[in-house]
Amino acid sequence: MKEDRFGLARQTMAFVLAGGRGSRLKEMTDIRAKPAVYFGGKTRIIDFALSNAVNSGIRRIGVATQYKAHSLIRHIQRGWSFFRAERNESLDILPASQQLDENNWYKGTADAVTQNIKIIEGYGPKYVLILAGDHIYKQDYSLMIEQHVRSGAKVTVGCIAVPRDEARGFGVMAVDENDKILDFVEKPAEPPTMPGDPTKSLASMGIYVFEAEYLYEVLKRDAANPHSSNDFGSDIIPEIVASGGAQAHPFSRSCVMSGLETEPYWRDVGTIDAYWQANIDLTDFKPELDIYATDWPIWTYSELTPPAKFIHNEEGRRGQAVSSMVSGGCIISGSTLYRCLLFTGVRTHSYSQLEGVVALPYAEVGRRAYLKNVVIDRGVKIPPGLIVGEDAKSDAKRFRRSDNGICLITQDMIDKLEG
Ligand code: ADQ
Ligand code: ADP
Repeated sequence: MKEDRFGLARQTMAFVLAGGRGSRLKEMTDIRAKPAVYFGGKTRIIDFALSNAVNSGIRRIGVATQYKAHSLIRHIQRGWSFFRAERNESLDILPASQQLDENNWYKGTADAVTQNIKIIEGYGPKYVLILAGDHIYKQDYSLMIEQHVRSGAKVTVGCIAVPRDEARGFGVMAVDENDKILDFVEKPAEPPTMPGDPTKSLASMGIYVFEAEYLYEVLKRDAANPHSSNDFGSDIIPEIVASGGAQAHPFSRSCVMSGLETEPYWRDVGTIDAYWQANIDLTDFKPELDIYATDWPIWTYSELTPPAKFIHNEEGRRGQAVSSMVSGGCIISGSTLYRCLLFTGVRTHSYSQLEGVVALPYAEVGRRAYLKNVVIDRGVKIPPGLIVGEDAKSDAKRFRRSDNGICLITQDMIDKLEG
């Protein structure tokens, strides 16, 4: 097989870790895992990692699921079923507890791979790319695989510069001028900073390339170690770094080389604030993340819907949306929207006013409601006249209000108001 980037991608299996709950998203992940959370109007979070893999030329994918996996599994079955065995393509959904008798649940992220070694081995990939299913970004992974093969590293870790304050939640590394990782600490209380910039730390994106045989060997050794938490960030990566075999792949460089983004865009939309912001940012005149580019499509399952419709009511009140994104099946009737992102099938009724609203599929906003800076969960019926975003105290009592004043509204919260 060819050893160019395309050939290397074809010899790689992507293993997507999609089991985490994402508890900081609060009620949004009560019924679905974080990778299944809606993002960007038509897609879900996991579609970004899966689309990146496919757009990079990878044709074998495994998705490890665990927490509240129903919504995620249904989404993948509906939207990602175009892999064909006869073309050497496969997408396997790998729920925890299916593989080993005595272990019913994946422990750390490494254990999620260990329990599926037999399945991966069965496909005979030369390389394994470990991905997280919960970040928003566009990346050509074939550049990372190519660097891995060229450098001869034991593992190659994707990395990005982040503000030091945020680095406490990541693995943080130090590298030399040849991208060799000299040091790696998982979630340090005092993150080391980058040379020449005391405000930034170099964070692991939680994505790794391994030669398959070496990965199996490392995982089996780790599984036999009773002191290990069986986690890539806490156990596997620090050990390989200590042995001198780890390389860093800077996301900023692959952005430039692939021409996908001018500024590296990578978001962990793990909190209500970050989630709201990343969605609303898409309504910017020139957003940092371009989901309209046709050269790197973000694939998904999408319902067939009629076009969005904007209408005035019998009194001539116009339905209009400015600086907003409105998905198929939405009807904007006699209401005014500014900087809003509406998913499929949302209805807004006359005299309602929405600003900074992220409305998940089939949410409905009653007449004369006024909503500012909110996330409305799927299918929630906002009663007529409800006012949110004017009075912080009252909002916090009734809804899930974030530090930055974003309110998450679920149907349970609405039912309590009415009950
Ligand atoms: P964390 O952010 O703590 O650190 P982690 O909880 O390990 O991430 O989850 C990584 C991915 O695996 C997520 O996509 C999650 O959904 C999934 N996941 C978690 N547990 C799983 C399990 N048992 N089975 C299947 N999937 C599971 C990691 C690294 C850091 C790095 C950050 C980048 O440890 O070094 O900086 O990711 O976000
Ligand atoms: P209001 O916003 O004043 O409360 P409605 O939302 O009840 O009004 O409906 C306004 C208009 O939306 C309807 O008269 C109709 O033109 C259109 N509409 C409602 N449902 C549908 C539908 N399923 N398909 C097409 N148009 C619809």
